[in-house]
Amino acid sequence: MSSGSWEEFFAVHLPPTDFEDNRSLLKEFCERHDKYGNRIALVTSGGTTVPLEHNTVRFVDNFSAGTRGSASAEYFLEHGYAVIFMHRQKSLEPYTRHFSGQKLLDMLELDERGPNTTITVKPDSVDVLAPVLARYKAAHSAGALLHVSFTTVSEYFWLLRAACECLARLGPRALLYLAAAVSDFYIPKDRVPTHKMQSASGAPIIQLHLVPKMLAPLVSLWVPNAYVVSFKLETDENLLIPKARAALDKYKHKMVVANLLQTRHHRVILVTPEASQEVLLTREEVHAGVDIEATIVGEIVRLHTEHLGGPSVR
Ligand code: PAZ
Repeated sequence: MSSGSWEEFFAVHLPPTDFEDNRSLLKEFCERHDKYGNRIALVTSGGTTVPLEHNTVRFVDNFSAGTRGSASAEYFLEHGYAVIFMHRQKSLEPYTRHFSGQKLLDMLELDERGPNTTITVKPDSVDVLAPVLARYKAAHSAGALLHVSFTTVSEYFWLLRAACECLARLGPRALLYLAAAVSDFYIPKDRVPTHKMQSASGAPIIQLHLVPKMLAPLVSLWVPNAYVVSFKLETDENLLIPKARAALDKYKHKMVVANLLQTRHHRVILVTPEASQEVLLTREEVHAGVDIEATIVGEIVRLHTEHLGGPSVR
């Protein structure tokens, strides 16, 4: 079944309830950084859901935890970019990603003395916590990091378009790093039941429709001068580079970061119209906790700088 147009998608799906608040935040952030001639990276991160009911009990989801996006946001900040971190609610976020689960609580010492109770960081955890905390504080005190979140695929597209509308004013200083795992399929609004599906009605037959390819209007209309990097995830190595190249040919953007589900955290291929460059972590680097995103972002910043024809921001 062919997808409808992107215009139709926006006409049928209403904006999320917090949309105007987010739009104001995006507008203020972009205007402020544009005034200082800063670069802004929009980093999308995490997966989108496809609700099966309007009062959503069940939904179609995907694997993405936001590892790539949250790590990359930190590296863009280190390179002096302001960052819009557009992420799936409750997925990993920059800085706090280092202490997910019980890690943070395990670093703390509790001394219970009634009203004089104190909580301190264990001496051997200070070295781990302090540098992350320092970078977190620096990003926030500089007003360099804006978080906006989505859950469903339609919320994602509304936010993405709003972010682009605000970023357009930066021209080529805007960089889009589209690492979110966005559903290719959805159920049109008028086919979604209002209430929880009942098993008494029998097993439901659910017809998914194709989501329109938003990269097309994004590159050609919404941010025609921005530096756009998209991501391509496959599970079959044979499809990876051909599909990345096909995307570049079709949408005419700057780069596709190609990765396989099974190896995505230690191997990616940076595909540009001119070349392909493999980024591979060694076994030792993986064990030492090296982030592959440091190299991915470093290389993208280098190319973006070259594209702008000027020196690096940092
Ligand atoms: O969130 P994560 O680190 O587990 O995964 C990252 C990723 C595989 C979602 C990302 O690198 C990516 O390829 N995103 C685009 C997926 C796609 O729509 O093809």
